[in-house]
Amino acid sequence: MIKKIVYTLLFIWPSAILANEPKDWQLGFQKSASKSMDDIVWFHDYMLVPIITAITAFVLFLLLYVCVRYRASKNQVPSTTSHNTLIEVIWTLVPCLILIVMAVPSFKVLYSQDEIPKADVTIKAIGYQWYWGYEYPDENIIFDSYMIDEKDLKENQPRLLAVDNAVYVPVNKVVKVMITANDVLHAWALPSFGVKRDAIPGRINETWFKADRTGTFYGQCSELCGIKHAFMPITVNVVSEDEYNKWLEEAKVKFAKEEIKNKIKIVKKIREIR
Ligand SMILES: [Cu+2]
Repeated sequence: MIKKIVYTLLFIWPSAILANEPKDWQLGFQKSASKSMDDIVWFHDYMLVPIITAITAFVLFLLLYVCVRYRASKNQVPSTTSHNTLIEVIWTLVPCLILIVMAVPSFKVLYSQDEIPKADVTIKAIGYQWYWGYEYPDENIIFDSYMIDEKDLKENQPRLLAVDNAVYVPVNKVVKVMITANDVLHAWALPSFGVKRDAIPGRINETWFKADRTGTFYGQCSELCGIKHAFMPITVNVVSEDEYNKWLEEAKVKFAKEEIKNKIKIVKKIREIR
């Protein structure tokens, strides 16, 4: 029965199947596509459901209890007690224990993201006002990635998220991302991979992800970087190893041609100025 309802919902709401981008009226995270994001979702649920819910309910209960039990009409002579050693020890120790219960798994998640395993693919992402530039240092591939204007969008390309030149990475491989910026602070963020790092001029930040399923994933610049901050999205295509190798071959030719074209343009401009 439940299965039927889920399938019906998926059928009448097809965008629910393609869960690699934000949805209208979405609550919660985008569907995870990496171990890092699984950990983050687990930690979020672990904090929210048992710990925060219990604390909130307990404090609410105490407030209501005090309001009712000690209201002026029922409690005309207030207590003058100002110290109770046992209670003071309890309300110091219990929050400490709660903090430890939260901190230990939080550090575990944090450090698992911080330690970069041996990378299979290395990408450099450079933030510019207002687009991303990418380099595959081992493959000699360099290209820029601009958002596609609304009027030029093709079918299935989401508004404000699709780009002209997407990043390609192989599935189930460790991808190291080196992140920097050329002008102001930006941030390279991809929710489904659980990745977000500041892009700082003159400095390289590193992070990594290992996508565990193929598909197109969308992210955005996540550091307010100027007037077109909202218009420098990130598109990552996770593909099979074969498709990735094919893309590498094509990209080497395509972006080399573009580079030559750009150089010719610059030479022409210089000649015009002269
Ligand atoms: Cu930016």
